[in-house]
Amino acid sequence: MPIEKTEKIWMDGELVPWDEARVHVLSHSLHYGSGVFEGIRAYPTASGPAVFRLTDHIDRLLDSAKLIMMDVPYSRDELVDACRVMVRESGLDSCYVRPIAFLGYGEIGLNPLPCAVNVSIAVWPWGAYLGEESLSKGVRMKISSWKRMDPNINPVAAKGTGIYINSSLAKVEAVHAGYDEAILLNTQGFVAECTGENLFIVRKGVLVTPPLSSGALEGITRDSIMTIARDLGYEVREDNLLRHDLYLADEAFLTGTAAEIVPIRSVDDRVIGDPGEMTRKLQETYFAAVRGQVEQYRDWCENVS
Ligand code: PY5
Repeated sequence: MPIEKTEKIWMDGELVPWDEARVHVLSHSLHYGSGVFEGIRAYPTASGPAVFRLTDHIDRLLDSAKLIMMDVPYSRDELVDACRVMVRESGLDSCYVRPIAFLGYGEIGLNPLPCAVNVSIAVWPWGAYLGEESLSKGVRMKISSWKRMDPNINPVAAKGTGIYINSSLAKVEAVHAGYDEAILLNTQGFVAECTGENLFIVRKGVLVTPPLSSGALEGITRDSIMTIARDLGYEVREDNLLRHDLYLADEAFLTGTAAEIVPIRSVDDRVIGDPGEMTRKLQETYFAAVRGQVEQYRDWCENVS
């Protein structure tokens, strides 16, 4: 899906025309993957476009930077405000927001500490990441032969650009084999997550997701779904899962900002089937919540005006 251009991109405090938002080929992050980023969505609400859990995303961006010892030269409030400006300026009522902090031009040695830190924020309209039909029909998953990066190899709690080579390898393997998306196990053999999404299963009426110690990213959609599920009265557990738990699941789905809430139809050709009742209920409540239609989650929708 090609990126749909919008007018401007925020670059280090300036609004630059889309086509002029360039970086030097000797930027440190291009060579060594030393950047951190976020994926955020804005949705239409009764009081105009609102960015879903914007402050939580910016907090995670700053945490990612801390993990790789990058000093971001903007405060939390400045970054939150810059994202709000970008959504407002775009005139879009729903869009994807992609802030990235990266090491720019000036040093090319491996020590990142002397490098200049640049920040940009782009917004554009982005439909369903795994395809329009994914939300209603579900996706076919393959367990990858690539393991989720170990936390002592890379800080997996960071949304670090370089870490995503792991996700891309798994994604390409799955797509080449004719599947929609991959599931990564960790080096101990437990289920961690998908390439850009967390994973949930339902077994005997209980909602289960791998703990963060599995190496899964602390997804903001994951947290929203766990909160919604508990509020709806479902039992929610964080437990290690083995691959056979996926094969025997009554229901399964994945969660992420880009993908949203996507039912899983099968794992390694073991059929789970049409989206189940709990999946549909959680999906429906989530989509109402992001649009500001559920009173108790109204705070999650951060207005841009
Ligand atoms: N796990 C990984 C590895 C992710 O990259 C993401 C988000 C998630 C889980 C879900 O986190 P959250 O619910 O906070 O979004 N992935 C990005 C996204 O914007 C990039 C996807 C292309 O969804």
